[in-house]
Amino acid sequence: MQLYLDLLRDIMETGVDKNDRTGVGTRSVFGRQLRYDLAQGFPLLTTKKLHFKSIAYELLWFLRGETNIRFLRENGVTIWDEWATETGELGPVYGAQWRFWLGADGRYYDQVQTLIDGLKNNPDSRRHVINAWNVALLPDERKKPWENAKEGKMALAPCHVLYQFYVAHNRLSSAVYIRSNDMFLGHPYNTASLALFTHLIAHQCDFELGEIIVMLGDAHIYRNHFSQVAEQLSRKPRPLPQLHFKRKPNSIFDYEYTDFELINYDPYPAIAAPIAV
Ligand code: DHF
Ligand code: TMP
Repeated sequence: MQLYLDLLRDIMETGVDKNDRTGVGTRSVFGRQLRYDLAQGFPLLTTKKLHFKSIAYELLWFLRGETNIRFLRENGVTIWDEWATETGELGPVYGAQWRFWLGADGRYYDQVQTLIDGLKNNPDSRRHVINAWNVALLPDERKKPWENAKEGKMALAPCHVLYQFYVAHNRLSSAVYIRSNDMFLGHPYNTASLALFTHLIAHQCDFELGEIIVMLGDAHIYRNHFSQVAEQLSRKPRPLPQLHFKRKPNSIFDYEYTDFELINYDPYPAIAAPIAV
């Protein structure tokens, strides 16, 4: 997690100040990579308390192929509220593309099922990819997220665009490309989400754990997060928690929140920050 703190410092010291879609303004760098060995612990930030429940339910929601915030709200998760329509719709965001990508042939493609089958049957393949960047459904950046959702477009263009998986010595590694990353709020969630996804797939396919690699395009800190970032940088990372499974469901789609648990998570207190919509 020191890697993350080092990157925050680098952005504060060397980043470029720019305007952005939300009107808040950011300081950013372009093109960075962070990696974590999952055998060393679960990469959940310790220098502020993260709501692991939000991270876990968001991933389960993607895996269900859902794009309405109802399931999240039923489970006390509010992280997607600001972008949805009054009826909770977000348009064809991650879940829709992961599970129900509509092809030009009129058929739906389940990228997650294909991924699992591919990892089991042909682990050496170099094509273990999930892609959310469905060009026909991207939003109009000049419109509000919920306006786009009402028109059947994605509320937000995918931030974590492309996932890839790799097996060597029976260990599963993964990488994600994040084209735009809110380094104070979104990034710690994105890292933990990739780690959890990798754990679930390894559990289902009987792989050991390898590394996760997080690749960033526009890595930015919003102007109204500068004091929170300074507070983060004053804290020393603690040992990472571990993830344990309590049950092995029959498929990647049947996990419930109670099937795994995080142990030895001992973070510093949470740091509140406004989110740019
Ligand atoms: N927009 C922006 N500007 N930044 C984001 O990180 C972002 N992330 C989205 C959707 N749109 C976004 C989806 N993921 C929070 C964290 C991740 C996330 C959305 C929101 C967030 O508000 N985190 C708070 C606590 C909220 C909670 O867990 O209940 C935090 O302090 O980490
Ligand atoms: P953009 O679409 O104009 O790039 O705005 C999206 C913002 O949300 C940007 O600050 C990145 C942030 N974000 C993350 O950092 N991680 C995420 O998982 C999501 C959905 C958004």
